[in-house]
Amino acid sequence: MPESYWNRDPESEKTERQATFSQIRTPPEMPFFVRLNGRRFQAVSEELKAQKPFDKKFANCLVRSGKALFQAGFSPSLVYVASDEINALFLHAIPFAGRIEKIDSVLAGTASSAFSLNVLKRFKKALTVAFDSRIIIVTRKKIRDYLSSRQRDSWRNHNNSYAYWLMRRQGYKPSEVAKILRGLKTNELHELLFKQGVNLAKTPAWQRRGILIYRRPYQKHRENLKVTRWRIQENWNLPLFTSRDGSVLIKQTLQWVKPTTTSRE
Ligand SMILES: Nc1nc2c(ncn2[C@@H]2O[C@H](COP(=O)(O)OP(=O)(O)O)[C@@H](O)[C@H]2O)c(=O)[nH]1
Ligand SMILES: [Mg+2]
Repeated sequence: MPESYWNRDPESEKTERQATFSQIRTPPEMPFFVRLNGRRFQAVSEELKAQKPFDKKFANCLVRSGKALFQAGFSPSLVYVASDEINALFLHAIPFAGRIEKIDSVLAGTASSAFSLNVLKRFKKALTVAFDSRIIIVTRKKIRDYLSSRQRDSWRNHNNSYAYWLMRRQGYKPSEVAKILRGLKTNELHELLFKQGVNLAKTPAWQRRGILIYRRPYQKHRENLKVTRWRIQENWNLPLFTSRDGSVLIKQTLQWVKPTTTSRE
């Protein structure tokens, strides 16, 4: 029975009005990123005995969580995954008419349950996990800058993680490693690892630059008709977003966006 037929309960209407923040919305017409970050994922990765510093199965669980946003009926223009972070860009189909509490809670919930299910499948462990969520408002022109800044963060994290685990394996304590790393400049860190046989420029691209997920159109022939369909693609071999190739890829991805303008409830 539709809710509109129900008896009205004044007490419940009052509490509804006390949901003070439920109507706070993102500014109209402004694009934004939803950034989801895995809560205590260092502990999660240890519990799963994930490979250090990077584990493809772990990264796959994050990619599946990013894809789950599309599969749950949202239409992000792209999703960028790096380390334990999922960045979903909303340009056109703004979820929940921009209501922030709804967006943050439902997207984090979707990513968390997808991550847990994929952990169960790939690591054979039943774990509850959580993502926190925040919204970052951008202009169209700043989309690339935002992605580049996340990618730079991913590169820094990549370098530090390789150095950290190398020194830990050599017997240093975590506090000692932290002290050494704080005192090193980037080129010194590269040098140190190079001497130990690790070339930071030659690790798999997804570890250095992250992974991009987007919908890409393709043509399908049905009887005498050509119809456009969209499939979700993963790109594990990204260029630098600051490069020309990176710029072309972002532009292209934004043009491939499936034309849906409805907001999902
Ligand atoms: N072993 C392993 N750990 C990972 C991987 N990806 C992310 N992590 C962990 O996730 C952490 C993410 O950083 P951050 O959000 O700052 O830490 P958190 O507060 O523990 O979630 C990293 O420091 C790693 O410990 C991976 O592929 N393998
Ligand atoms: Mg985290």
